[in-house]
Amino acid sequence: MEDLKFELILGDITSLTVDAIVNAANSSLMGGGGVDGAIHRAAGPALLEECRLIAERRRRNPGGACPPGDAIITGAGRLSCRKVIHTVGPVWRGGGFGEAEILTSCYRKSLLLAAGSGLRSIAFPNISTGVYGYPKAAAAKIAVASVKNTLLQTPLITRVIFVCFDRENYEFYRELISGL
Ligand code: AR6
Repeated sequence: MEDLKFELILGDITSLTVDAIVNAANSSLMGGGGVDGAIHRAAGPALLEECRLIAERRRRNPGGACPPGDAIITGAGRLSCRKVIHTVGPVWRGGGFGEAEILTSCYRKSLLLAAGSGLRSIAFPNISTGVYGYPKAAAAKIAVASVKNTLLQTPLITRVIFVCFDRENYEFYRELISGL
């Protein structure tokens, strides 16, 4: 934990050379818009094929191939990272439908999967704050708190990068991280 470095970037997560980047996917795992679309475009068809096989294996799963709050890991196709961790955030429905717990679980399960695969560096997008409509300030607080708590159990992970695509998110994270 002492060696831990939180980093903050304003930019495109697909350009990063890290062990794992996290995708804000949907329960079908079959791609979509936003960061999911950008990751699949940059990775190429091998990533979608791997997701398709996982979805096929889990087709009887209640809640879809990857239910909200869960995460799965794949290769990274043409991306310069080693692995992609696909997690599914909550759709914001006002806050009374377990959204905070689901979002907490996304960050936690992604880190546990990375650690279980022997990975040391991981980059997160601002899960659920795009199409899924989670309020950005609240989502940033949950992201930082969940990562901080989970890292106590994952000593192998020494580098966590929060990647913001818009300045508003970036400013929320900057304030939270400078207070750590
Ligand atoms: N690099 C980093 N962050 C990005 C990038 C990028 N290249 N592109 C967008 N973002 P969203 P969600 C930011 O909508 O809200 C998809 O269709 C974006 O500005 O990608 O979890 C899935 O298939 C925002 O801050 O994901 C699902 O159906 C953040 O990534 C649904 O969207 C998340 O926005 C998931 O919605």
